[in-house]
Amino acid sequence: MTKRALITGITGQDGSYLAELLLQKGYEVHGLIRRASTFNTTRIDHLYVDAHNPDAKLFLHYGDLSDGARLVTLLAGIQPDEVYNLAAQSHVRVSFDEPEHTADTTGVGTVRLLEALRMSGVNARFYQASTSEMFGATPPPQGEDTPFYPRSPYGAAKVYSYWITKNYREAYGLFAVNGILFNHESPRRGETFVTRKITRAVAAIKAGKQNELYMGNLDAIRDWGYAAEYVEGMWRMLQVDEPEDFVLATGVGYTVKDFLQVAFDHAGLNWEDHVKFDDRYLRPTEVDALIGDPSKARAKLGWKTTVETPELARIMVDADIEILKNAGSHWVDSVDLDSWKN
Ligand code: NDP
Ligand code: GDR
Repeated sequence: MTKRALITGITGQDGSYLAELLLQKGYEVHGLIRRASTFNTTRIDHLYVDAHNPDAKLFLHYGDLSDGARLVTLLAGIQPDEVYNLAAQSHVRVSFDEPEHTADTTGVGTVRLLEALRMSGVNARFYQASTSEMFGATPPPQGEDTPFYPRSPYGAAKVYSYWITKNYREAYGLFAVNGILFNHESPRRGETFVTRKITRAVAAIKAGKQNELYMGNLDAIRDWGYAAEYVEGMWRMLQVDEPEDFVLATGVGYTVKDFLQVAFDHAGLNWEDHVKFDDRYLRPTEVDALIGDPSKARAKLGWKTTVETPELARIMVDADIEILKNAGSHWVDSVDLDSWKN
């Protein structure tokens, strides 16, 4: 029997890698997409086969986590075996500008989806995209039993989603799990997250299209892994016998400054010649250090990372140099992005 999965957030970084993985595994994949005035499917266009084709395995449906009734009709129609809830307003800095919207999508959106599962009577396994941001101010190393202390509206909304997922597991016997994932990046990472902002800038500076890069706190420590490896961990969490929560991380921390150094060095540049400080990128409350303890995932899922942060930085620089070559006049410098995005 072909397994069927529904992915919310399929147009995002992780959604695109997860869709790829599940298609490779022979799944029929359904994705929730938001209607926008321009297409927002660039990360999954390479996977799409026209739905009239009998070989089509990827199906997209309009919907939104703010629309509970739509989630019920969608689940009832698709009847998935597995649901991956990856959709969220996922930018920490932006969550300070849009706290209510973030709560609605990143927090309440999860209970809408869980309720839709109950109301539609669909007995699917449920994955919730939880995050290391929930640990916030609690010092590293952080594991499954580390207390939460979120430091942003985003982190607070994700803590709600974590607990409501656990509650539905305990209250209704749903196979519902939290994957507590530390930062994971790739050439498909959104352009305003710090790693991609840096690697895009390196490509543009190398090509002589940009000279300065404005940044915020360079001392923050993060545990950056490669996104393509993390979606395998998500899938494994839904294949075990009992629903449990797992941390996915590399277990090693680097500062933003370290990342800058590796990325600029790789292109033969000196970061100190180009990086300038701009307080617009500071957060009202910062998360100083996140370094995960992935030992439970290694022991029970057989999951571990192979790409370490410096290699990841080099992969992303190479990819952005290539993307810039092919983009021509469509390339938007990070300086221009920065002036209105975070
Ligand atoms: P992205 O920001 O790249 O993708 C977010 C996705 O959510 C997009 O597909 C977006 O659609 C969709 N979305 C946003 N709002 C809504 C809404 N109201 N209704 C339906 N869909 C919506 O995130 P990532 O791929 O990086 O992350 C995936 C998930 O994992 C997120 O929940 C994130 O918070 C979480 N996470 C990410 C980590 C990371 O390091 N990447 C670490 C830990 C957790 P659109 O394309 O239309 O904007
Ligand atoms: P984060 O990722 O907040 O960890 O959330 P981000 O890349 O935005 O920031 C990482 C660290 O870099 C510092 N920083 C800057 N950040 C951005 N975006 N832009 C800058 O110019 C800049 N300068 C310094 C930040 O202050 C921060 O300390 C990501 C998201 O994917 C979440 O959805 C996810 O849950 C967590 O990772 C784990």
